[in-house]
Amino acid sequence: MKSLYEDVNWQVLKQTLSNAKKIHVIAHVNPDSDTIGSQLALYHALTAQGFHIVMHNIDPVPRICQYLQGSGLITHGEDFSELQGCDTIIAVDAGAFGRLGMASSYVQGKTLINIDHHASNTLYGDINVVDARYCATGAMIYDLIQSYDLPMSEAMAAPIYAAVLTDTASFRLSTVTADTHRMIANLLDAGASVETASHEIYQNFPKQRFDLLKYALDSLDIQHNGCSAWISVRYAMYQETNMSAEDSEGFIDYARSIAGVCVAVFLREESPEQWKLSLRGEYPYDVSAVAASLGGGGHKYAAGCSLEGGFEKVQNQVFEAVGACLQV
Ligand SMILES: [Mn+2]
Repeated sequence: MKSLYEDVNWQVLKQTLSNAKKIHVIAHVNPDSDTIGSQLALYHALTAQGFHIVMHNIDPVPRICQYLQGSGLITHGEDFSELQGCDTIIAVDAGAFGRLGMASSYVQGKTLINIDHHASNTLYGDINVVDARYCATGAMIYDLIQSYDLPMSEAMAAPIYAAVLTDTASFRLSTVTADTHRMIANLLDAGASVETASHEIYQNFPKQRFDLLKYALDSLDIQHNGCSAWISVRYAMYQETNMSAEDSEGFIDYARSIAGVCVAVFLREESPEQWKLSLRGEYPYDVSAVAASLGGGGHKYAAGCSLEGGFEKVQNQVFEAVGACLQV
């Protein structure tokens, strides 16, 4: 199999790993399929190489990733007893150290390896393999597996497929290339199932998600002469429908899919007056700059940040920042 980007230097990382005794692979908070898929593919690949790996995250594995082999081995929360004796940490798909949700004291005295595809990555690791050409961090793990010359097993292929499927919005983003599809062909040859992934990720939602979606669509608002579309979900709506952040994954795509809209905005109140902003942009509108101006980061056309305060205040703040971006 051919790797996606042959010029990526995996040597320093592999050299460091060869001395590791126990490795903690960690996904980012509020995990998505890319971070969990990368974590699991890495787990299966490195375990096959004889490494001692533990997987632990702050937040639980989302429902859509629970079909992946090994997901039951991922522990979460504030009990770190599994992590005793780890000398090496590999963070996957986390653009900044804060995205891991771990105290900085935890990494002290350990080697921190950062594997990520966010252009805004702050290079917080001792070793950083960061490359924004990749459509997903999962695709980076694919290349790491190639560089180890490991045969691709189904247990590695399925999580990489899930990571790429979701991070490319089902192969709809401009990050998708002919090589992406050649990689997908290899993943299917290795046993990744399109049918299982489609079912688990896109056809297995709880009914309450649609109660939440009704609220979200009800909030839809078009601004900036039709160039921006806004959707918000308040904390009380999550409570009423008994849904959480992962259940509103993808809501922003409704805003993005409206004709004439160049910037889509999703404001989600994760706890009272604590907001998560997601932004999607379209060429040439660089929403990572909008997110950066509000203290966040991400990709050029998909970015976000955290904000604090009442709805009006937060909305006005974002409105100004998006307006500045649309001046281009
Ligand atoms: Mn990603």
